[in-house]
Amino acid sequence: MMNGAAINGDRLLANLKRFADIGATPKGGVNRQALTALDREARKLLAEMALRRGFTVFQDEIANLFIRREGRNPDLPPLLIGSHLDSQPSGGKFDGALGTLSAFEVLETLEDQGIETERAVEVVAFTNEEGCRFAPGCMGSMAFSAGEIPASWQDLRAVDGAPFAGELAATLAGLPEAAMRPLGFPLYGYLEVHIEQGRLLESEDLPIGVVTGIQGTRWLDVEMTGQTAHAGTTLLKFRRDPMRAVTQALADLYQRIMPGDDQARFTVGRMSLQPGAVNAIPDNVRLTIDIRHPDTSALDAMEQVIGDMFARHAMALDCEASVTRIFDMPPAAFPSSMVERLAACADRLQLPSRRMLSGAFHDALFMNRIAPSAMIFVPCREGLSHNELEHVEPHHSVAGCELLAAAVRDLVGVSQDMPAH
Ligand code: HGY
Ligand code: MN
Ligand code: MN
Repeated sequence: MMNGAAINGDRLLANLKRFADIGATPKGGVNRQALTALDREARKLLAEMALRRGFTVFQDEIANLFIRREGRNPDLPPLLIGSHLDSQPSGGKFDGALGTLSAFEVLETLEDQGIETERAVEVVAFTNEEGCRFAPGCMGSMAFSAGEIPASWQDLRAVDGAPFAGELAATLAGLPEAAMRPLGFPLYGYLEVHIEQGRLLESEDLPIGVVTGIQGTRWLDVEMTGQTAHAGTTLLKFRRDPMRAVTQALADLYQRIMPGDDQARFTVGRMSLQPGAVNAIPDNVRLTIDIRHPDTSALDAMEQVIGDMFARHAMALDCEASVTRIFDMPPAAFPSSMVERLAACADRLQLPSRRMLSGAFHDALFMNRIAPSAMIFVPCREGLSHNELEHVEPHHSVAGCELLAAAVRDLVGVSQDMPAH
């Protein structure tokens, strides 16, 4: 039995397996992208599990899914715990799911053990944390923390062409058992369990990371235009080849950005060429760039270097370049009071831990804008994530969930009525 003092580990691991089957991929990962039928299937399963336990289920207009267990005083702002259920196209079965299902396990354990909390505890599965089908990421937590859905999102289309508005409506309609509630409400705090998605904890053989903050992220949309022409008859001096300009700019940027600063991250994740004919010089190249850094001024400098580099190579080859920022998540620091309480809970559970910064962004970044938030990391094998081979040792999943349960009881626990005989 993988049961800790505070949770039913076997049940958590069984639930992780159930959700891993929704969108399972051949190499053992998941492809359960935001607002797809598979995302709706996972939401439905979680809602059914919640209703079976007597919890109440809600969703808001951006389809954030909430599961509420009442506390002693229903008027007090709830403690929110959770993460996301959507995945990358070739994602792992723990990114997001571990946090959401750990939160649900905590609710089930509170119910099993008849523990009364001073205020309600709610589980949340935020909409579109990943941002890969529809950009930007963290749509659900961003809209929740702002209390509104940006008007510009109504016209968004997915990478696969699907309209955001239509997919959102289908997702909302797919869960009639979830009562609708307004977007955003006062919170006592927010806690999230997540895999580290890096190698630090594994390298130090630690089961727990207490996250102090999240580095900044920006997404850039780059477009380079030139002139399409015949691949066989067009001499070099007559070419206006945007692919040549892009590859030369990228070669310089790969050489300069990450080798020049080991805290900087520079990633080209998606690229498309038009007209896309094997024997025609392209006239349009579009690519995405993801940059990260703990320091905002460093992000500013990186963005400047990138814009200048594409402009320079465009001019040299008689092309035009445009670089547009489509996502900006400034770095965030979690309140030290929450970080210290989490670390103290880990100590009480005799779980070795360390404080650390998150290289990945998370919904907690936006929740931290409206309520004291904190995150618990667990290691994943070789730090691999956004990869179907993502793996978490069962005892690490259990440890992360145990710490979440202990933190919930520390923050809002009141009494443990002995279960009726
Ligand atoms: O991209 C990120 O940092 C997050 O894992 N979606
Ligand atoms: Mn995630
Ligand atoms: Mn992710």
